[in-house]
Amino acid sequence: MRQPLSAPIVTTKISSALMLTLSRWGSPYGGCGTRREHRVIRVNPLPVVPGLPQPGRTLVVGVVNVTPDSFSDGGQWLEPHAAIAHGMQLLGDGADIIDVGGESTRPGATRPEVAEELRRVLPVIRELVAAGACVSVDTMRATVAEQAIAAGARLVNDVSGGRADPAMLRLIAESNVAYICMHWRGHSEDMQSKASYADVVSDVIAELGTQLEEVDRAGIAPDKVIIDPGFGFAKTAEHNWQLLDRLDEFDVLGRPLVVGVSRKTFLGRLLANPDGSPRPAKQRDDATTALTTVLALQRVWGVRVHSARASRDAIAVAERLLKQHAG
Ligand code: PMM
Repeated sequence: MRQPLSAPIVTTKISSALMLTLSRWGSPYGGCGTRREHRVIRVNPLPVVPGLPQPGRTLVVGVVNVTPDSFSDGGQWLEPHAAIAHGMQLLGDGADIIDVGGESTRPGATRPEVAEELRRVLPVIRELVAAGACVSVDTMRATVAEQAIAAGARLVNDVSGGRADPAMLRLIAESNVAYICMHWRGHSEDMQSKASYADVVSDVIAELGTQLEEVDRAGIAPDKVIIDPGFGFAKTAEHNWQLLDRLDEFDVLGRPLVVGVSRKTFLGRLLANPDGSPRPAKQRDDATTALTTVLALQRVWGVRVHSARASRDAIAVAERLLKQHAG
């Protein structure tokens, strides 16, 4: 969203390499200000989602993939005890929310049976909730969401934004839990064939806006809904970079924003070896942390990451700089 010309603007020099424009104006929903001028820092109040942690900084959502085939850690946490231990490790490293998923959404992935998805996620959710964690369930299925909520999940992360299962939005409305509504064009098996846009930022905002209309129609409390542009979901690397460059435009939707770029393929391509082969997923954490810094300076509501500590450190640095700037 473009800022009105009257918005107060301060320009400052952060490093010799990087001239940043700072603004003291903006919506409380994250993003980074006017497209051409306000890129990296914006001193905004952080959006708050009732029922979820409110640490007064960008939240860290730690990923626990209880799957055999996720792109960066498939198979590593498939057994419940390994997944629970990993969730505890993420908590110890400073994650605010643990996002437990039993279905891989990597491009080309095939879906598990519902019973298998339940078998994967429920014991992990129960244990992490018992340990005091704020747990999210990463699922597109209302049945799985319902049982996860009964097991104590406080957030449903639906990468289909209500499009994969017609029963999902009604369930969320009735359960009154928080909900991540992600931009989505179709299931993973063929989603990359749908990565075609006139202008990716405007098109994703328009389509997410339509998804949000359905969310509202279902009766879900607006303050419980977090949006996600869906990095890598029916998006090429170039699309992801354009979305990152113009995240501020999502302010028009008036919702908190969560960003899931951790270890994704576009970072592997950016950091490709001299022979052109992409950097392996587990060696993309430093680049992920660099993006967390940028996103925390924009005060997005949350980042969804595989490794929590580095992102927490990056957010601490960003918050200190923001405090300094605010005086
Ligand atoms: N990405 C993955 C899975 N779930 N959820 C949200 N809200 N946003 C994302 O970008 C997202 C997601 C991709 O797989 P991963 O779990 O291995 O990162």
